[in-house]
Amino acid sequence: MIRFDPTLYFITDSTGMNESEFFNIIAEALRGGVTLVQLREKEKSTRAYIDLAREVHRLTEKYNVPLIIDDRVDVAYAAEAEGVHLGAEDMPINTARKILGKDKIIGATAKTTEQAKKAETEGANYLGVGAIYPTTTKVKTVLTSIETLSRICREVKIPVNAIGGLDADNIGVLDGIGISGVCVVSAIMKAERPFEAAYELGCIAGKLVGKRGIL
Ligand code: TZP
Ligand code: MG
Repeated sequence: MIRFDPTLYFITDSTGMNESEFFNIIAEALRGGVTLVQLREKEKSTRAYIDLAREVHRLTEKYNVPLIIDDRVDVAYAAEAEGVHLGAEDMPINTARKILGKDKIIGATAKTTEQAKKAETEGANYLGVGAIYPTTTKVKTVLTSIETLSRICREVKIPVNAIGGLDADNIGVLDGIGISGVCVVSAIMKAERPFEAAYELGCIAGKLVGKRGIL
């Protein structure tokens, strides 16, 4: 079974890219040491999303890194991905659990402590909390304070990842909060050298995680 490690969670964005550029960045990110990959597509047809997910899955499997599909339980199931990430407008977590079974990874977005606790109770395996900083990635989101992130880390037992506007220069501020990892899109996707970017982020993120409850 593939090991779940949320330390450096790379979320893709294929906007404005051809397929070969897109796959090249994912391969470089994997080579650079990302520990988890999420395929995040908002415009694709079901068929195109499944086809892409199957192809990306072949790549992530080579590196023994789990693949998470954003929003779509059907696509995760069809591509035999390791999991799905669900937001407030997606399928309820307990319904997704019934479909995918106990071994799949189900992640949830939480912006408040209440949402975080509810997702944990419903059976989520990890949380994505943010946006911590303003983001240039196309997303409907509001900012979540570091105080809220910190409170969520204290109040749930499942891993909590920070997301939103994070890069090698600013993730240091999350030290001591108790996060289990960082989620990044642009910091790798838009990097001039995705391999180096992933490697550097992995080194920094590795030092931030596993310090639950220090602050
Ligand atoms: N959810 C909250 S912020 C965000 C998502 C999907 C986008 C993060 O992208 P970036 O480029 O790492 O700021
Ligand atoms: Mg979603």
